[in-house]
Amino acid sequence: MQENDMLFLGLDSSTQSLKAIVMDQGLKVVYTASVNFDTDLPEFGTEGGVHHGPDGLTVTSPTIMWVAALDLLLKKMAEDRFDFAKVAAVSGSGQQHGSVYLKKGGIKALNGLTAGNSLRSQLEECFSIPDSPIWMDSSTGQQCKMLESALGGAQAVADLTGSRAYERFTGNQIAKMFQTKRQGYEDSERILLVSSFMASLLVGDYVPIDASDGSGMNLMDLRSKTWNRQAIDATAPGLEQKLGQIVPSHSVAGPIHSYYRDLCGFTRDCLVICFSGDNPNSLAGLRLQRAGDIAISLGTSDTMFGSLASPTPSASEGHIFANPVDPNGYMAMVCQKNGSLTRERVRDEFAGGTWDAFDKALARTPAGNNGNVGFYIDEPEITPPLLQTGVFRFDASGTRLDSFAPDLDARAVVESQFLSLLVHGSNIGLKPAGILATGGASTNKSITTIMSNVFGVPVYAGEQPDSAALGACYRALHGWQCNAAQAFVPFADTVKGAPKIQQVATPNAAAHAAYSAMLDHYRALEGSLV
Ligand code: ADP
Ligand code: XUL
Repeated sequence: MQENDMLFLGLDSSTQSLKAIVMDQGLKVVYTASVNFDTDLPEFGTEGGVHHGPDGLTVTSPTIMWVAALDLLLKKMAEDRFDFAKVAAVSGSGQQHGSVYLKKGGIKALNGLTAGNSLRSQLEECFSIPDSPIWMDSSTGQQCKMLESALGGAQAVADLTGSRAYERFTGNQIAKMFQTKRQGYEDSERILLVSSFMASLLVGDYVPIDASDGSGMNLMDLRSKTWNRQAIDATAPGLEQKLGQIVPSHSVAGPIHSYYRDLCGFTRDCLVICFSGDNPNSLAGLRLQRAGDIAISLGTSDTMFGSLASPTPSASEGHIFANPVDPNGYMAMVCQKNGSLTRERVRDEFAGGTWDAFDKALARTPAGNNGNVGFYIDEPEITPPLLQTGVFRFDASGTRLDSFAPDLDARAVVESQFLSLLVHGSNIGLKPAGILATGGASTNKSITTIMSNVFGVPVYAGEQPDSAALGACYRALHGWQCNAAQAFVPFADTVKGAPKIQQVATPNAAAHAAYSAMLDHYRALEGSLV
């Protein structure tokens, strides 16, 4: 491989798709590709990449679908004549919290991958629990209570692990597996996160969990970045052995397995750098380093996050994670489950069915929606914690309404999502001086304009709305550089030449004043529902 001709590959195994971004050493994006689970792999019958259980709380994805997606992605890249031989390092993002259960002998299947057959056909029988619980699941309320009572309460769990017990966090999901699918749990030789699973596919071996995505499990000691004995013991017997180690995010996971060399021409030198969570990698992709640099990601979920020097975890809301590009740093985050899919549903039901028609409905309504506020809770919500699903509409006097006049729903869904991020983000110290917008919906100018007006700050966006995959590219380069130097390289040096982020919205003073004036009204309505 020519030193000046190297490429870095970033994957993003998210809720709805598997994406790839490739950049050169000058940090220029040279190639992108993606596989959509619903449309490219219809045989799995997912909606938005997931299956909903009959209880309305359980949400899973077929683990083998993520493997089939990698088969298909590599096939698409080969058809595009992508030059795999130039890839010096690969890293990736996984949707956070989801868990993968490999049965005894799984490691042999990974080690023994051979290029004659698809990954799917070689790994189909490897899972002790074939459907992975994912971040949208909220069925583990019981297990959360058990963890908090074993560790001394919500604040104690937050102080130790960075977050109080949350339903979607992996430890509580594993506790549920132990309690309800005992045999599956016992048969598991290894339990991985989506991130470490995708990395394991590439290395052909079990790859450790990185400290940043490990923070989303309610199992890791946030400060020492090791498994917390009390939390592990309260979750399930024999768990530590099934989880393997936690390593710094910039660690080399291993060389790419010969399967990929034989199948598509990766070289022996190609390194796999530990994968991490999609939100941590977005922090890297947006190069958030200073306090006050805040991002809002509008993907399947809506998240708001920023980096942080010292953590103060809250028992009521938000999360503190280890920073994926600074072994001594942290990040703070809030997450809303009702993000893009809920906006899509409101678009389809009340706003003409296209983003163009949705934008026109937004244009016909004023900032603040004349005091009309709506909560669109299609899925049990995390922030604010609203388990009861439904649409809750109120007029300016706080009277509950069954429906709104035409156009108001489109504005109400976007405004309440941003007002919630404003209120709950500021509760954990996320007070932006400017916002970097990312994720699928960040390409929509009408939506970023409302964001700018609600927060009263300028909004910026990079060329790539998928900052999780871009962050994985940067982290592939960063891990490669750390390995070459045999020392930690400051991430700021790695991304020095990255393209400038452009301003996409400027706040309008009158619109911001309208939102500031309705904050108390919004808080009171939210309080009446929670
Ligand atoms: P994830 O990575 O979580 O799978 P993405 O960041 O790829 O999700 O975002 C996908 C979402 O982006 C889709 O569900 C869609 O609703 C949303 N989206 C795409 N284009 C637009 C648009 N022009 N306006 C609003 N939302 C959009
Ligand atoms: C974060 C979370 C979601 C997923 C989506 O805590 O649950 O943002 O990471 O991919």
